[in-house]
Amino acid sequence: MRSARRRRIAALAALVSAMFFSTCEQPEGFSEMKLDQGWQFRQAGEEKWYPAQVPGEVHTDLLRQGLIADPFYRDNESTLQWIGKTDWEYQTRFTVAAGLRQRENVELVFAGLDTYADVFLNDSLILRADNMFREWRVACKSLLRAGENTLRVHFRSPINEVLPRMAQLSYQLPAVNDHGEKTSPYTRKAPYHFGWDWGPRFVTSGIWQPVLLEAWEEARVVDLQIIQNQLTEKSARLTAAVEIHATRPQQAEIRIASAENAFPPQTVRCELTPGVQTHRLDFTIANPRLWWPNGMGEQPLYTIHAQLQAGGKNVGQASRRVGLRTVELWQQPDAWGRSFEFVVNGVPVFAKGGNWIPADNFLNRIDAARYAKLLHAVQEANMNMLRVWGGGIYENEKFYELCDELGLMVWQDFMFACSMYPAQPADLANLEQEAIHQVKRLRNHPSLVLWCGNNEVEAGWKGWGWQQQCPDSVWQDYLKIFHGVLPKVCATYDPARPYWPSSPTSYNQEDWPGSPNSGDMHYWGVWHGAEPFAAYLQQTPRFMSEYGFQSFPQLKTIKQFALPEDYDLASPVMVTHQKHGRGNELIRTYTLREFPEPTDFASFLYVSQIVQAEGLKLGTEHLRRLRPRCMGALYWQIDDCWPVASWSSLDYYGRWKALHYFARRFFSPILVSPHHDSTKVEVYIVSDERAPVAATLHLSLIEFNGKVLRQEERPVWVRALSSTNYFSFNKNEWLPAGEEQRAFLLAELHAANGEVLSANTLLFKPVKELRLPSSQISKQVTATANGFQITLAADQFASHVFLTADEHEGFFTDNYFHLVPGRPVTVEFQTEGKIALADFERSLQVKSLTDAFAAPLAHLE
Ligand code: BMA
Repeated sequence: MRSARRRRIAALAALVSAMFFSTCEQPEGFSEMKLDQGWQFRQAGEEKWYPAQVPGEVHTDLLRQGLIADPFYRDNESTLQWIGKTDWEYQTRFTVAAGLRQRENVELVFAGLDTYADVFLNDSLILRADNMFREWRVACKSLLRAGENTLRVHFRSPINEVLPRMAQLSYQLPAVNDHGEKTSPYTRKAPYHFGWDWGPRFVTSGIWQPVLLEAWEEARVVDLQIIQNQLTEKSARLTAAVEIHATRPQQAEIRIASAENAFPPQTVRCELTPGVQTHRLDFTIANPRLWWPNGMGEQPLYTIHAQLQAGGKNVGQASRRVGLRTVELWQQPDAWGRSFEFVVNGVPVFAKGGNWIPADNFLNRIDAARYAKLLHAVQEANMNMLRVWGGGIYENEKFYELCDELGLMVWQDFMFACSMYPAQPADLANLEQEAIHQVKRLRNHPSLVLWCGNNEVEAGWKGWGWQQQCPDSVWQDYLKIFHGVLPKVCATYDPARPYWPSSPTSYNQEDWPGSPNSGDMHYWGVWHGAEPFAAYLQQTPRFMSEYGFQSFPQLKTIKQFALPEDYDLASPVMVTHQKHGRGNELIRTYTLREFPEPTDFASFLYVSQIVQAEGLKLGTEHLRRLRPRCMGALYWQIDDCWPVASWSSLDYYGRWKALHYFARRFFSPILVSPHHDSTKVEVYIVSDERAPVAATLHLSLIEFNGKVLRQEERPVWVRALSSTNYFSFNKNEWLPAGEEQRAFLLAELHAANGEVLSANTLLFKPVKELRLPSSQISKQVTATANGFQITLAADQFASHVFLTADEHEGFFTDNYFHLVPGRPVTVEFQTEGKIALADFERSLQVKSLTDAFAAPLAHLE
């Protein structure tokens, strides 16, 4: 009886909500016209116009018209530098109905102009833009004509623009990754466009975000913020803050509802006054479903809709999709200094993930499908956090929507990296507007957990010799921006979210940025400092927000920008696609420390990925074992902006490098992590689960030929949110002389139902000292609904087994794994294409590590 009543009430509420939503399709007084058609572009001063794409930018327009060669191909980069030093013009014509001029307000909205843009409407200058990260709104009614109108945008070269300003100074602001005239600190434009140590220099210009013509009457909704006041299991007490721009005094009504019918629609009356104002409505969601980071729970989302009614009409509206969760950044004094941990819904979260850079040099190419492919790969690798690094862009809406859906927490840097920045009043005013715009744009996303002022600016000032290069006023400018304007904007517009001035920095300003006692840390002793991978084990950060190692993308990716004659690390083409001065040398040095010399180019690429993956596995498992002392491991870097040798785990085409497969294992919610020193082996189990888990730990010491030397089995009660050593043994007890070269430890953790929660292998010596056999790998391939199933078996231990099918596009569900004799492994090749079984079998190649070297490693015997 009761439940029937409840159902009726729910049905009624759903009906009311549906009616509400059906009436708020489009406000009556509001109209919007997208100006994305009919655009043309030309080099300023030239006669001829060419078709252009908006949103877009000039390099891709030139490419589409066949006016330049592919910027990513071979070493074309160097021949295209003139584009960034050139002024460009864009124009379109659009027709408006006579009625539009009768509307009370007509505005042009530019969601993003890259960067120094003079905008002319019917030849009148209406806007001078100078910041890629701001939105520009211009009242334009008086200039609009009934019928055809012309909109023209003149882009001045971002490089030439600032050279005169720089010439007036007696010092140069450092900009370590700017590969040109070091103009980038003076321009509010994506820093990586000027070059980086993984990216080419393409200084773009263009209308990179949509252009709209908006018309509205007495009022419009400017913004909607959903503020979370209190969250308990029983209720979420929320406030909808509706920002309204009104042009005359008027009685109005604001109504809010949720698409999920999470609370009864509500209405409040208000008095509008001319100008911009914010009205607030409190509401409560009963029995809220909480949003959790990936791996810790679900990601339920609620769509909240606000509608503004005035004069009996619906004049404006806005929707926001939110997730209900609390986020805190705890920095509590403890035995090691001060913690640095994100706490979501009261539960400390070990942050697992990496640093995100823009996924292309040409931003209009990053469409929803590419974001989805990359971010799903991030989620599949058991990550729960991305740091949107400060040398790129504030990403597009779709990025954050996907992070909300996938449970990927976002550490959001403001766009300042590895440079000092000017802070004249005009600079500060400009970046303040940028910060306000971006904070308001992104603050409703549940995935966003932190605002961070910059990347490595404080570290650069204090540690990279910049103090000798610049007057002290440059540091005062730093303080104005990162301890002044930015935290103030955050406190005003998004007070519930933590602000962190720089990555890395320490709790106390006086401390060394990136000290292990507090705050976050970037550790680059491995790689930049050429220290051995084992140096990772000496690090005890509170939160590691950068560490990494380069590798090459696979041959299939290299073939997309290079010809066979370029397949040499010293060739101009390969040198162009390696942006770190010592990059190739460092990869080689690290490789040869632990591996023999790979036989050929393809083997070198493959081994470089193994070196990277094994190195980061060592470092990351260590960081996870350190829990709770260390509460985050974000490696450098997730993705690439072009095909290149870099620190990424996903290459430019979204192909998984060995590291990404490794990451899925080393970030698994429960990790079994055996590690050793010269005398003993310790087997840790790390759990990010919120509840304890009953499991069985299986340890097998196996010779490469398959002979099992020793086995142990232990029931374990894996404590929630912990890292514990569950088993230790002395090497000299388990490993008779010589066995360290001939055997490996297989550690597996089985759940009560037999499911393997985590499996891990420990090799006791560097690869070049191992007596790895050349094993025979048999393969059986069968067709499946969306690809093929491949079962592999090895007669002896086969390490880092690598599958490719270069002629076909697809994804191996596992790769770069070890094959243990007597334990076949089945993986899938998933593809959208139709491939005949025989064709697939022909192209399928299976290699293991010993195939990369001329002589079998067993030659050491
Ligand atoms: C880090 C980053 C980037 C850089 C990377 C590799 O410190 O912040 O500036 O690409 O190092 O050198």
